[in-house]
Amino acid sequence: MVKTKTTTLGEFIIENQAAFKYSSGELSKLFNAIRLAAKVVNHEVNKAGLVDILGNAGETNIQGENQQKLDILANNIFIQTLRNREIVCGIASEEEDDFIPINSNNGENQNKYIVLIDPLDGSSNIDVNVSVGTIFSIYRRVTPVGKPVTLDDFLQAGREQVAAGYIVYGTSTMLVYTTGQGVNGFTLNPALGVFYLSHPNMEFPEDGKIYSVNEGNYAHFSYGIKEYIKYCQKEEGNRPYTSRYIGSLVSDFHRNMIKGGIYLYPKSSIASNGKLRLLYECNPMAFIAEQANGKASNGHRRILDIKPTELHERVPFICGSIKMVEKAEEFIHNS
Ligand code: P6P
Repeated sequence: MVKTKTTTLGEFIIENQAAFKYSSGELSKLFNAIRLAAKVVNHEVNKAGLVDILGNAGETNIQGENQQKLDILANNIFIQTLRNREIVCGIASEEEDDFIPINSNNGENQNKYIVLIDPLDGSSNIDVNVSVGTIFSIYRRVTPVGKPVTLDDFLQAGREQVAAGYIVYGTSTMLVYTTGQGVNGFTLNPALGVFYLSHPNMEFPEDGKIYSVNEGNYAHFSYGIKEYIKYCQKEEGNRPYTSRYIGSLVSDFHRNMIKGGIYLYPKSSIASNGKLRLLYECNPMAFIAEQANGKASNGHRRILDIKPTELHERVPFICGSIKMVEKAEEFIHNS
């Protein structure tokens, strides 16, 4: 078989920046910064078992969760890399209580983009050597260029995103992203420190046989979600489905996009809005899902149409193969 040309992430960004409808030069610089930060975090994640930086840092973040040292490290790496390159005007992170305005040296910041990140999602998996990920979401600011950003710049509906992506630190490290022209996946060659295009035009299969949900919460789910889970388990047609739940959204999402499947983090009697964060987990993953012909809803509404009211607000999240998401919504609507 003739070997196809290998394309690096850098080459891909340049080759496709003309198709990007906004100022492509700045976005290319922004992706280069994310690419660099991803390689540094990948290095730290891969050596975590060797260096005594595991375990809790003794602090808790706004989520009330113990911050693992790698959480803090990944957060600082992404924030410093983005700040040093002077390519964004603001950053929000799961690990930061408030957003961070980025003012350039002379106080004037002409940059147009803001970035929201979950620097290390699934961090409870670190100590047990299970995959974790970084999630990022990029918008154009809505307030006047040159002035400090305000909360309004961050509380935009997900449909306004100009780009979104994730890095999955798994058996191999991959960067998957969209700028609204489909979804492409790049695998890191750690020996060279180069990401190569390995998964062009990624798409969710229309249907699937894998469901991902924390069934430990079953007793607390709504009647509709309980009925949907029983539907997945019933011996009928192409069911029962296979249950796969890694405890890392990026990993479950990535597997479902390749094989077909659905991920659910629904509301429950112990979590009235579920657990996942709208701005830097659900919106970027929903943008990627829709660009890959999948679907993402809160059970009733398209995730990307939800107007945020708070930086760290939670939403119920159902995402994956379009036919599976629609079936789950059917059970919710009929309950
Ligand atoms: P639970 C990780 O903390 C995360 O945000 C997602 O990556 C993951 O899918 C989910 O929470 C796991 O939460 O409550 O099932 O342990």
